[in-house]
Amino acid sequence: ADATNGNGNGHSPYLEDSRTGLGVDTLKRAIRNNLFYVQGKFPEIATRNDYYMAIAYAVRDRLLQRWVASVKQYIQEKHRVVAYLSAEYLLGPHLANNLINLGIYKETEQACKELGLDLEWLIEKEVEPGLGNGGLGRLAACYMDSLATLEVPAIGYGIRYQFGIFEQDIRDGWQVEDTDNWLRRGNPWEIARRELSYDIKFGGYVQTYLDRAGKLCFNWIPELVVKGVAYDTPILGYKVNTANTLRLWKSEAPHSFDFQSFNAGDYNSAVNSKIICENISKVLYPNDEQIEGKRLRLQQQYFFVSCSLQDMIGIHLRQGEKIHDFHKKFVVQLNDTHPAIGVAELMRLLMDVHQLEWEEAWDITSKTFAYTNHTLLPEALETWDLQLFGSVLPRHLQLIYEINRRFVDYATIKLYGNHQKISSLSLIGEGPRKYIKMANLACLGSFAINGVAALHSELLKKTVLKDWYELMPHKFQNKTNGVTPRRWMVLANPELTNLISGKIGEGWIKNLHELKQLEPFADDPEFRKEWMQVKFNKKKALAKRIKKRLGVDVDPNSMFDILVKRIHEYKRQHLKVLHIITLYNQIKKNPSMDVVPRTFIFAGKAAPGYRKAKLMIKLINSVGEIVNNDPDINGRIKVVFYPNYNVTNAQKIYPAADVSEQISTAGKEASGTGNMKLSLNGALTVGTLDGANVEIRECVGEENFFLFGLTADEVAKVKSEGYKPWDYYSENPNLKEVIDQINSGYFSHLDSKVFKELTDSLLYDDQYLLFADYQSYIDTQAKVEEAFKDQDKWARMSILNTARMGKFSSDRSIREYCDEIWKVESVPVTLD
Ligand code: GL4
Repeated sequence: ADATNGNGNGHSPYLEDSRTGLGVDTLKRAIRNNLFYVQGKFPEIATRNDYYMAIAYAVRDRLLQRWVASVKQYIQEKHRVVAYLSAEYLLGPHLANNLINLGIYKETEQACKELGLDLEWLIEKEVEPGLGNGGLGRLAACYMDSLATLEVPAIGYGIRYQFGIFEQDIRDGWQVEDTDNWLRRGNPWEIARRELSYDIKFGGYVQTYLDRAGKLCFNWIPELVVKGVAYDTPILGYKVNTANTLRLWKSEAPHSFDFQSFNAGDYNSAVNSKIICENISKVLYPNDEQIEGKRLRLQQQYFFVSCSLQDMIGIHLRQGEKIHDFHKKFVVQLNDTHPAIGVAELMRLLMDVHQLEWEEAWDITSKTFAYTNHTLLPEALETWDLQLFGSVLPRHLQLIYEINRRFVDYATIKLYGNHQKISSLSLIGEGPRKYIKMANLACLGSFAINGVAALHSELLKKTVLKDWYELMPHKFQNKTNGVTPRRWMVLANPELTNLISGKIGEGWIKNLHELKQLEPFADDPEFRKEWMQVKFNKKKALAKRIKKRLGVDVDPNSMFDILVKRIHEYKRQHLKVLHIITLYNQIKKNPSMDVVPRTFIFAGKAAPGYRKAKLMIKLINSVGEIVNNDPDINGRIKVVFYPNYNVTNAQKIYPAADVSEQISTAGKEASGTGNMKLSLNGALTVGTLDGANVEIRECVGEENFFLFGLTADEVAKVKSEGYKPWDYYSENPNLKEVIDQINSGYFSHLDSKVFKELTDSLLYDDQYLLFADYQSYIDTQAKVEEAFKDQDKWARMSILNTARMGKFSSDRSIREYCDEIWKVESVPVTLD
């Protein structure tokens, strides 16, 4: 008999559930069967990947029942459905998440154990689908989780990139990129729907003709036709029967691709056209908040949007409904402007394919879309060169001209005489070259427009979308971002999850506001001890990974000070470096001084073409090399750059954080979501009043948050008064010393040129006001150090941070979208 199960029957401690197949014995049988029937292997020769696949398929089978039931019910009952359109989904690994949402993590662990396998070791085998750059793509993934958990009928639409975000390696301190071949071992989580495909046209020209009734008609004769094939991934909610669909489109050559060339013996040109078709969904553009005005990118956007809208119309009509009611069936959320071409495409489908008149087509279109803006950075505002646009989408160019003509007529009356405003609102920009403004198309074509944090939504109305706000104030809303507590707590930090649930039960996992009940335990010394013990264990685990990956020893007793996110000047990783060097200099001058030992951990990818961001990575590593090996420092401060920041690595880093660095220039970070994940895991934030930091501070209390720096208003004021970074440099001896040191080659083997581009841009421009915020940042860091010395007080603050994070669940965000924008309701799914 198995002595460990404690239920006395010598059998599995978990109830067999023959209906859902969730018991330990059925799981064991399923894993063994899959190893044999799916992988064609037996234990003696099975590899780690074989076992991973066997388990993945066993879990997938258990998802399928819920998935089929969800689809069935949605079809029969004709509910209103949310269609989330996003060019990016940064999902992270599926297996552990699905085990948690199915509620069978423990059972599967036990089943594995009885088969002589270590589940955690197999989970680590999964290659994550990195189909996104950063916050925007991860938000889409959190929202898919919450939609399913809240039992809301929803479809996520996107692109099945063959290569996701590049893998980052660090060589000699520099970032090097490698392709992300995430599909190389197959993908057990998707089902290819070969039968579900659409033809997508590109290029060519538009014929106009009069039909028999004398109506003007348009016939788009394309130069290229590409087939979009659906690949579906089930997205299961937490402990509910709802499993929604993430439908990603893969581009292929149509069946009859270039048959003529082929027959004519021109094999090369036949193969060429196949390659051109497949290129469209080949690779994710690795830029975050930076547009790349490439033809292929526009093709990607149109490709997935057209497939998705055709799919929605198909679903709608197959249910026996009328095209006229399309907007009652679907609400389409535009995740930034990347899918904004959907506005013109729905017009085309309604008019050219379904024969509606302009007025009705526009009425339906403008009741269908809602638009989320995710950034205020001007370099991220999407525009397309008009010529390029017209050569890819000639029919859409016509439609946009006509949409614009009607709009400008309206605006001319509304804004009588204000030509500047009218031209800023126009969908078409004038200049040496004309261009299409996608944000304007999104604003005009949507019934709701939202920002992603309170401050961001206010700034939108005052800056980039000011004219739109003044013309259409009723469209504007705020929806503060959130993160899913399932992945970011239950999965990433099971130890803290257990500690919390031991005190307040498990209700918080679905209703994060219940974390509030933890507050009284902040006064319980025993609880504080346990809390800090969990943190220490997570730090030890991360230290072990750092040692293994980088060969650097870090002390888990030191303060883990963490700055992880995409590398960007506005996020100011280099401000953190200025702090580290300042601290280093203090210790060098007074080696016996009493400092709190700290480990600075950085991680994040730089866009491959973003030179200064790559230089920032080199600077971090160069400073690390000196600091980590200086005997005067004697290990009291360490600098680590953890390579290849992705969802998998983030799950290991957040739980180990003592300090969360959220130090963007105020007014630049739309929201941030890493800030939420870190605070939820008990880290204290050092931050500016930017993005969602503002709301986090309101919730956790200003006494539990380390604030520094200028406000967004002050930033605008300083800039308008003619900011001179040189003055700060010359007047602050510590700052001067740090910059001079970098410039002298102190951190670069005496090569004084390496970082010149970076230091020059700070001294002579400093767009992001590092120098203006430097002293405030240094002073605040001294307060952090003082606070950390009192570990008991720190524990209190840490507990209160977690306890007060209820607002930042993506469940709350999605509830608000459902109630205030989408007008959709929950539909509990029943299993038959
Ligand atoms: C971003 C914002 O930069 C980030 O602050 C926000 O949290 C995220 C999700 O709303 O969207 N916008 C772009 S572009 N990339 C992002 O990560």
